[in-house]
Amino acid sequence: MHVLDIILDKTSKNQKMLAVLLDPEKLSDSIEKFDMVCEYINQSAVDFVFVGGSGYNANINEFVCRLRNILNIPIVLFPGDISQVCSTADALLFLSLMSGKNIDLIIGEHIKVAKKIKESGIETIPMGYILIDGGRQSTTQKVSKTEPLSDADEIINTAIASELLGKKIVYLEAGSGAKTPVSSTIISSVKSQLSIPLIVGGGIRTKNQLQIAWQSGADIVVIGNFFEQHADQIPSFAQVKYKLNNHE
Ligand code: 1GP
Repeated sequence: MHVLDIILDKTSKNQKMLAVLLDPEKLSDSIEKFDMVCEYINQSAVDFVFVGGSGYNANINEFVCRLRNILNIPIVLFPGDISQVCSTADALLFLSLMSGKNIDLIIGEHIKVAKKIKESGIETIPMGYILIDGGRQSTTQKVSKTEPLSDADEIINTAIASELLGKKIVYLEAGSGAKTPVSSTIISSVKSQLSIPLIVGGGIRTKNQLQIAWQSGADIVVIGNFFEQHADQIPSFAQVKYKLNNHE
């Protein structure tokens, strides 16, 4: 089953999903840490592993293959740049940074890698990526040289425009390690205007924040930083989803 079909199916049933974001750069140099994180993911009701980082990565294929040998859930590329595109993952989030005025990240880098993607046959999911003010300057902000959005109407309208332009998913991003995650008000207002799935991430480090994001309307919540430091927490965070999905 295609990754987008899984997401659409679960979204239609209001089944919440959890994605763990793994940055190859931070995991590649310690086999013990890599194995431990994978072990915790395998023990938990995690739906997807997203793979991505903020910089050049020549060994993305190798990293995805190592994950594939251990994990039995879909591995989805969430590339920080075109060096992080490879054919061994299950799907690629092909993102356009809709919140910023950097043309290369709206339609530019995509052209450079389009043929490679097409020929690889990887499932490609067009995604509107919206950077939101998370209380501190994020790597995405620095690397993309764009400003995050903070005005609610602008965020909502950017999400609607993303859907109208044919994106299959919208991602509200507060930035990795954000001080404040995307607010419940923004999540619910955006969700109420969309008929496509909504991903939310950035700065989530408590079960309460995770639950609020889901209850406000996020279909998938992405956690990276916190699980990098506290992989042992993955099972108990995933348990929050289990309770929500089963109306406990
Ligand atoms: C970053 O939204 C993701 O792109 C996850 O953010 O690392 O802060 O969990 P964190």
